[in-house]
Amino acid sequence: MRQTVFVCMLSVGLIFPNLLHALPAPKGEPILWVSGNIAESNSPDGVEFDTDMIKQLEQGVITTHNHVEAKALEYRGPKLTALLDYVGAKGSSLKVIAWDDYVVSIPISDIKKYDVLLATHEDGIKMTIDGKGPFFIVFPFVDHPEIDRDLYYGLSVWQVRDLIVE
Ligand SMILES: Nc1nc2c(c(=O)[nH]1)N[C@H]1C(S)=C(S)[C@@H](COP(=O)(O)O)O[C@H]1N2
Ligand SMILES: [Mo]
Repeated sequence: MRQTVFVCMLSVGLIFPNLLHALPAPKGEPILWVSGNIAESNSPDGVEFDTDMIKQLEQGVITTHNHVEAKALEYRGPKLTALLDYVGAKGSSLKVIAWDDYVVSIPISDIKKYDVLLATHEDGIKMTIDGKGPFFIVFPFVDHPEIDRDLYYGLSVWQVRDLIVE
């Protein structure tokens, strides 16, 4: 009997590998797609997030100017490290793809060192796709003048759509 149950579970796993993954599927409209070298999934391609799932991740705040805004503004949203933990990321770099198809890779060591945000709000206002939303990669330029330069401006992607762990 026990053996039959085991063989059944094994074949379910082979035919429907995603049934064995623990993360819940989004209840609302997906707004962020995470794939690549990750241990978790809730869809055939990886982990899809809706607004509620994004809100449940540990949130952070960074008050900084950037290449777009000369004045320091308060950015809030999930910490990228919390998101990477949630999906079970195993790689060393994070490829970020925006809705305008801009693509760039951020070293995960930089994400940890600078506690980078996947910001959803700027000065308390939710960013939208016609601005820098729904997600804007935010580095703490004010606290770390050494990254206040073009290389990191180029990593400050707005209108983020996909994250691929590599
Ligand atoms: N979605 C998206 N984010 C982006 C870019 C882009 O083209 N699309 N360009 C990047 C680069 S290369 C730089 S230097 C800065 C440019 O910002 P600026 O044009 O406001 O100076 O944004 C970065 N973020
Ligand atoms: Mo750039």
